[in-house]
Amino acid sequence: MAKLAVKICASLACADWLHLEQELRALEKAGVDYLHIDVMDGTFVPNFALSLDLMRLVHKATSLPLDVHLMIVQPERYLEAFAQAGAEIITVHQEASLHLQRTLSHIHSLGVKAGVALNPATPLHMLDYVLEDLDLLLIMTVNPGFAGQQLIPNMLKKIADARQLLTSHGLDTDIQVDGNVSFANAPAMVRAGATSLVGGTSSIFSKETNILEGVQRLRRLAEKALPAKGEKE
Ligand code: S6P
Ligand code: MG
Repeated sequence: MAKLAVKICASLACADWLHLEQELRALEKAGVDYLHIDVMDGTFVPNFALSLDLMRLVHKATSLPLDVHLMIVQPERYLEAFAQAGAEIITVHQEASLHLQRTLSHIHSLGVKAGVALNPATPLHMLDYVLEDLDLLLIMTVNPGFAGQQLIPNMLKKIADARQLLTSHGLDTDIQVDGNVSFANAPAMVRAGATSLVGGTSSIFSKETNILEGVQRLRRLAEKALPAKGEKE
């Protein structure tokens, strides 16, 4: 039976910024599928993270595709800018975008894939009428804003519910998980239905390992846990 593929996304906010170029080369060599760019505005989340300027530099320095996670209020204000800076996927938070369907159409009109992220407390049904507009559904497995947090256990059920919801609509949309995607947690996340893993301090950039080993280990664990297509959990 054919298997879905799992994508490995490296969270650039967790890289060693003093040696960013070497980190990029190591990520390329390790074969990550995406660089995950966390953008934080200090308002939607109580922290600041990567900027448009940094993203432009990174886009020039590597051909790895960029997956942009906007943790900012009114993300619709900056869609053109992030598309021009090289985004292949732009993910906005449902909680941050009042006219979400319009925002998703806008992202598509820029030739970019559109994702929606849900905070842990936000129910899946907020997306009932836009499921067909999504290229990616990001289930936050921690509250957004900081690396190095612990998985909220209930989120495993949310991933499984999200997969069931998509399947019931005849969709095989990628489910991305972000937050404590550790070597220990990744298999359960994939078994529940995740197909895109954001690796940060608890895997790819963990002190226990180097980038190459971290990516290879995460991929091996994910592929082993991947249910065959059509297989019932
Ligand atoms: C968190 C952000 C994430 C983190 C990543 C950190 O708000 O969206 O992308 O950078 O989750 O990973 P870890 O393994 O430290 O939890
Ligand atoms: Mg993120």
